[in-house]
Amino acid sequence: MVQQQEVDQTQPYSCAGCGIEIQTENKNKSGYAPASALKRDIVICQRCFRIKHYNEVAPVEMHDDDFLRILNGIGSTDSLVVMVVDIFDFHGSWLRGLPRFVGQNPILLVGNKVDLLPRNISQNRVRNWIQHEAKERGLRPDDVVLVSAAKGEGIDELLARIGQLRKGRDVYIVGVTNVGKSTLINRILHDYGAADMEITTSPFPGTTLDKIEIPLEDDRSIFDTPGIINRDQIGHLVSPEDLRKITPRTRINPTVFQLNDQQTLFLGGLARVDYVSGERQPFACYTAKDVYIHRTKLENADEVLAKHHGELLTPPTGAAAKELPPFTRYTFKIDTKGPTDIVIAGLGWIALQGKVKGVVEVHAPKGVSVGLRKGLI
Ligand SMILES: Nc1nc2c(ncn2[C@@H]2O[C@H](COP(=O)(O)OP(=O)(O)OP(=O)(O)O)[C@@H](O)[C@H]2O)c(=O)[nH]1
Ligand SMILES: [Mg+2]
Repeated sequence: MVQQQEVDQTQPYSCAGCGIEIQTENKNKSGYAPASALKRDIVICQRCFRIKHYNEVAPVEMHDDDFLRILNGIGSTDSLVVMVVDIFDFHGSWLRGLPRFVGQNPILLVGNKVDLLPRNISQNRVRNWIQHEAKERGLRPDDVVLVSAAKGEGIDELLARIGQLRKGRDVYIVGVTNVGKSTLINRILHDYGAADMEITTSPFPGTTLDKIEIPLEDDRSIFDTPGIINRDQIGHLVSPEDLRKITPRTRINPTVFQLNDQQTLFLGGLARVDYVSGERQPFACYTAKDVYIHRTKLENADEVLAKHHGELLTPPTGAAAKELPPFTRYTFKIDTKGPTDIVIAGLGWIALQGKVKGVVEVHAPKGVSVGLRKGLI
């Protein structure tokens, strides 16, 4: 499917890793590469070189307007739009306003990072759940596919659906930052052709900086695009060190707490869930395993937080604890008939099963989106 090609000769001075225009003048500006680098078959900028070889933090360069302009341009093309969401952070990684950008073009919705979900979960159920959540947000995709770009799951099915839906058109891969767009394209490149071309990926938001074109066999192309910055994404608030800790790397297995009313759970020092009133219930916490979950009595919670924030209650870790925005409180009157999740975007969710009637208050750093949703699992 992908055309074998070492470098796009029509744009020799775009970085093959992040798409930015290459310049050789100013080391401190984006796109810098030493002049000698231009002699190579595949040209990458210094920033991509450092991310690739030294695993450095990508200094986040925020270009909201430029990124939005790229998305806006898609409406006037004849193409298939593939929107990627991170299934672990569905709320934080939802690209708002997509229908506005894509015009008449078909949309394929891809739930990535499915490798993080518990093994016994039905993929059909997750797909239906994604359809439901998409509809709630005003998006009716032509289809939903689940993949793990990192592990290579679901890629054959994805390519088959892309093949059917694109009907000879270009393909744009879009989404907010850090959902795995570039990892997905690398996976396709690796499995289906130009394995020596590799787009830069990193655990931090804001890696891809401009459109990257990958030619297909039929003179059409797949385009990687820079992620739109969603301010709700917790990755924009916590330190890079803490982002590593709250991002799960392996399947998440819930830690279940039987809570009585007037008990509190701390998700590290990044969120606090108070079970104010209601019957004794299991609270199943789906978070990365480095998020330490601590149970205490609600009456002691303020004191525990003041005393142990950033230490026992970690992440955040040490000095980074002081830089977080102050907590905001959200009150939920819960009266559920079926499974319901309390979502703290980017940090994870707490699943409540069956009928629950009560009051829950969530405290999370200002800016992090918190809400209830239909249970995913
Ligand atoms: N667990 C898991 N992690 C993934 C998967 N795909 C991507 N990631 C990780 O998600 C992070 C972001 O990946 P990128 O491919 O750089 O994301 P992007 O959407 O291109 O990000 P921007 O260029 O910033 O918009 C990296 O740490 C990837 O390793 C996946 O299928 N599973
Ligand atoms: Mg990218």
